[in-house]
Amino acid sequence: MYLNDADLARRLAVASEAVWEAGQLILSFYRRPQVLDIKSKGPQDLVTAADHAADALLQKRLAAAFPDDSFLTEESGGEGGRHLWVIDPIDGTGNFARGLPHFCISIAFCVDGRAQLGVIYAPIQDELFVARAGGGATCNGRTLSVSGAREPGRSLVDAGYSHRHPKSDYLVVIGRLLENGFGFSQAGSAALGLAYVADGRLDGYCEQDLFAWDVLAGLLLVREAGGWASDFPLADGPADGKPVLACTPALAADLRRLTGI
Ligand code: LIP
Repeated sequence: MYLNDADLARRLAVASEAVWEAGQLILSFYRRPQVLDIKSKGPQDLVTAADHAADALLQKRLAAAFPDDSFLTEESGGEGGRHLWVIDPIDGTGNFARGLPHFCISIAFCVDGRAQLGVIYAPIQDELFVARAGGGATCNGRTLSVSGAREPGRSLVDAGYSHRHPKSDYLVVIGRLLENGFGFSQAGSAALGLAYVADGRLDGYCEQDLFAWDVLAGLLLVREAGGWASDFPLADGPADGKPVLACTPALAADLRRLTGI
């Protein structure tokens, strides 16, 4: 089934409403350890009752509006599909579970494996980041643009770390960033870090091993805000981890060399 502009616009509107509703649900759990039911999926990899509740709500709302679409989510899995919602109900769960405000909901809508819509909502900050392929990117209606930074000595890179990848590789990248004058942070949410690159608050985001649900919305935001972003082909296996780099264009050559992405 071919999707026209009106089909995509309706999906963007429904997804934007759904992430706001899921954000209110998530906030009802925030800093309430007695209801969080925190579990560990691995080293530094947590999941809570809020992740599952938001996952179920988002799928319910989107499936009701678009019953023929497919789903791939961090907490429920799923297969591919021509019209595919790729969902991380809470990106930055480690922060959320500890009562730290740096987390978000991330949803991408893909057609034939390419992200056409990206929606990221940060409930604590009440910031809704939206991108449409070829249609630009906004935050609460304000147009986004990457920072335009050109000097490492005035640039900040959020360098995420996944315990699924060797620590030594991460330490090498951090050392190279620092040796070349970059500042770095490790804030704990790939999706929100990518949204901040799109908004010029950060100059780059890199991580060696991320999943489609962590990054597809954020990578589209960066591209639509004039940034450079590594490719993340869904066809290679939607649930396979891949390296990710996104940044303001003038820093791309340096950061690709230093990160190997
Ligand atoms: C997280 C990413 C973060 C990464 C963590 C984890 P989650 O996603 O946003 O960048 O370093 O290992 O993958 O698990 O909170 O959805």
